[in-house]
Amino acid sequence: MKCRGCGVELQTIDPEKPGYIPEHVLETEDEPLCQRCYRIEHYGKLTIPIEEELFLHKIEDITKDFRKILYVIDLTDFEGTFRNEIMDYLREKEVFYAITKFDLMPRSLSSIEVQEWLKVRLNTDSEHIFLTSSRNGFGLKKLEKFLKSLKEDILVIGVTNVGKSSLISKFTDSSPTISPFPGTTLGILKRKIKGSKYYIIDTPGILTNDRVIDLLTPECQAKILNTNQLTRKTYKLSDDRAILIGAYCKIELEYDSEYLPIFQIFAPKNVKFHETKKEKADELMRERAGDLLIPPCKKDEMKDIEWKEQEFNLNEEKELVIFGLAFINVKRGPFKMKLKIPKDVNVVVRNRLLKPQRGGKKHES
Ligand SMILES: Nc1nc2c(ncn2[C@@H]2O[C@H](COP(=O)(O)OP(=O)(O)OP(=O)(O)O)[C@@H](O)[C@H]2O)c(=O)[nH]1
Ligand SMILES: [Mg+2]
Ligand SMILES: [Zn+2]
Repeated sequence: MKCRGCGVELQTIDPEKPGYIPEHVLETEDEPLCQRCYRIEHYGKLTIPIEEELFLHKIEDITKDFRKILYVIDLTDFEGTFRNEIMDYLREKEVFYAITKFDLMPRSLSSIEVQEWLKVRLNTDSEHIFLTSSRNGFGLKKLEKFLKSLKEDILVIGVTNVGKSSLISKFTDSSPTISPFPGTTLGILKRKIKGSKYYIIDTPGILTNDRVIDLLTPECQAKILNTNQLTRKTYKLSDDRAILIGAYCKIELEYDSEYLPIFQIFAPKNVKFHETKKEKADELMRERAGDLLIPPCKKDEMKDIEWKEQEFNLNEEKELVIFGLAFINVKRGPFKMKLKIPKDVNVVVRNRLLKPQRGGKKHES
């Protein structure tokens, strides 16, 4: 028998292992919830963290019985959650995309702009792309109608915490466990789509290891996870200054122009930025991690990190994306951005999602 919240096979033997449920509870419940889910739901506490090697290699096995796949991607960490290694497993499938957490993006960003950007980025027609928010209901009716029209079961996959279970709960009469902890769903949960005889299937989130968020404890990940609109901060930075994003990223600039570069950093609300003199930056990263600079959430959570330095040429057409942490939109360039960042964290430059004149002071475009 499976837990109705996370899909894991239930067991009454080992409280330290996933799926544990006390025997007397198992006997009395029709749709039992494992102890881990119970504690997540009632106390917001994670008692059993997931085991590392759980998921990517399992995709092939999980997807083999399905032709139609709904790949769920978090718009606030698009590059971090739209992943080639997942797409590799989906070549033979018909793939649809649910892009979640639209509510967290700046309000000035219209859904039409995002749709246009997504079409290029995903290289597919707009009929395959569904921009949504489980928080405010955006796009859910359209996706529901589409799911019903398929007349076939559909499998939902995606990186942890992108909002797979939240979406599925909207289209079914089920209450899966939903939480900001990574790896909430542990097994396969088959649920009937409301008003249809076909199923939508929830799966465990795929773990990644190249996002800043992957370096944090589950509790800190939950704290950092976007809940409110992304914070936006505008910087006009000279070349003797540095910006720190938490204690995980240092930004410095090089430029030839007589004007100072201007850029905006977007990050989850609980991430703290700090501007300082270049010479002081490294010391601050070491000394003030966990209080002035978050993440990490606590000082001693910063493990021995190997760092790398990377340089990127940016202009107003581009955005710099630091996987699982932030993205940076250029308002006045060009300039060279120099980053110090953990070696395992991926950073890429993408075509901008936000127009440079958006928000704050308007520039002539
Ligand atoms: N603001 C906002 N938050 C969302 C949205 N969708 C999901 N969340 C939140 O994101 C967190 C993760 O949601 P889940 O539905 O548990 O994500 P999941 O993909 O099933 O995660 P795993 O089971 O760990 O793989 C929860 O805290 C949700 O409340 C959304 O559209 N907007
Ligand atoms: Mg889930
Ligand atoms: Zn459970």
